[in-house]
Amino acid sequence: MADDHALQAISAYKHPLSKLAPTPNLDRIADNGALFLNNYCTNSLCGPSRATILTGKFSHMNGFRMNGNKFDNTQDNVAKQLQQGGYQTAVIGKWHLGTTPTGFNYWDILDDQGHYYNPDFIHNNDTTTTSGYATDIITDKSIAWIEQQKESEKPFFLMVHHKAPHRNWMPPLRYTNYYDNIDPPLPNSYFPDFDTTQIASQKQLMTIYKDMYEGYDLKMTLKEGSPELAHDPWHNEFSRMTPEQRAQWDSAYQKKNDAMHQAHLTGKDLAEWKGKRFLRDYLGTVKAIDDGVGKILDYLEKEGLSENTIVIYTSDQGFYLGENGWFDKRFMYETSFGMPLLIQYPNHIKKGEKITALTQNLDFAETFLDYAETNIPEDYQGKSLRPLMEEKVSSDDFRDALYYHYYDFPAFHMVQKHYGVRTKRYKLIHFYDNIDVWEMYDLKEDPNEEHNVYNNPEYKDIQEELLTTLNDLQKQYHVTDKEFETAPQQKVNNAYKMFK
Ligand code: SGN
Ligand code: CA
Repeated sequence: MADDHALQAISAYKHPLSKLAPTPNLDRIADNGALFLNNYCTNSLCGPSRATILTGKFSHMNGFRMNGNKFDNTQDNVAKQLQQGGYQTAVIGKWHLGTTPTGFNYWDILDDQGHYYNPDFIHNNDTTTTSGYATDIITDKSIAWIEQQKESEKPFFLMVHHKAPHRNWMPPLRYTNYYDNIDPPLPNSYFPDFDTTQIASQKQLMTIYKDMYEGYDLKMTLKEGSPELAHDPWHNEFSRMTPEQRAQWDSAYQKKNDAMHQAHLTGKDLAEWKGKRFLRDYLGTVKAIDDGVGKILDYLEKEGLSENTIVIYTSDQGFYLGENGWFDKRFMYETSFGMPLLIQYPNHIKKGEKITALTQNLDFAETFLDYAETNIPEDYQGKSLRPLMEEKVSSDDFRDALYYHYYDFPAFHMVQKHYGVRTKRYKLIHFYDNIDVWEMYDLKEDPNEEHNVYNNPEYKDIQEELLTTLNDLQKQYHVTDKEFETAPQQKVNNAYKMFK
């Protein structure tokens, strides 16, 4: 699993951007198995998505609604179930759930969000700074753990959790200039023109050219000839580098930063330059993940393990790569609600299969248990994806509607609280708490969700149906009224307040 990996940046999904920056190793998984085209999350944020994957339950059932919560690690989770089913279990890399992992025979996790360079890992409650680049370290630790399993008779379950390509998008030194010669396309909506009813879109603070920090995020320098970074509020990423790493980094960026200063860009030109700088860095971090995945696939093949190992690639949520001018996630709109999902299991999943069913991270736990042929607890809320991949159920018949709920407001990026429903063709969202705004989209006519049709008389019947479906899903998933009470206002992230 990656952190914030947009499917637009995985070439198996055939987005124009990824044609310029292919991911051949991730594509190997899709070529050897299944590519999910309509996979979504339940709550588009790191901790909540991870908690849902572990527990097979929505945030309101597992109690982890927003980053900063403490995951109740005494509750059941899929790793505990697999252990009971005879598996050796491990998690390596990003965890971000505030309490230590339970149900894992081995864990070696990044401290909080983790760092790209020389990251700290927590293992058995000891914190160790490990030299190198996070993605490469996580890959190597993962292979080393699998290697140890050779001595065991038991099957294994390993969660490889990368930090990349999360903010602040620092590529490894080998890729700091790798994408300089591509011209990454910015989406048509890069300078958006929101519908007047799209209040939450107008109020967010996640616009690349307004809200990114020029130094920390965009690696821009103060002036020509100087390596000194422009606005870098925390100094916590670049200061972790050794002097040698920093020197190599600076020399890679100096020329391009100087060229930017010489061009005296302003307005839209500068905004576009920023978008392209962001995309090149983001893609550089993705390239390292692709290397790591390739290394693991090669290892499994070399050791004769690939036939009998299910390999799954996903991200904790989707991510904006300039759509609406944005970075980050959180919204129930397609780009951030969607998640990549690629699964290979040779001889069991047909090569090159494309699955169009509405699926969700909620389904992962049951899928793991179904394949492991162990007990699936009654209270898990998803559905195993195995019958879909074994062609025992068609994509059309799998599920009619998905439920979503995002709670983290006020907080970083100021995305309003909202919940909603998505059917095969329509979406209904209610933004609530300090506002009361409904949005509805016809995804067939308007895939980019630009025209809110809520209360449009032409859609009157559909609106009624969607409200009923929403109600039914809330009943089915045990959502109570308590879920929508205005929580005591959380503190707005201080770091954010300080620097805006
Ligand atoms: C950090 C980021 C935010 C991001 C959250 C949540 N800021 O706070 O941009 O939305 O994480 O991301 S940063 O400048 O500190 O990187 S999540 O993936 O962990 O949910
Ligand atoms: Ca994330």
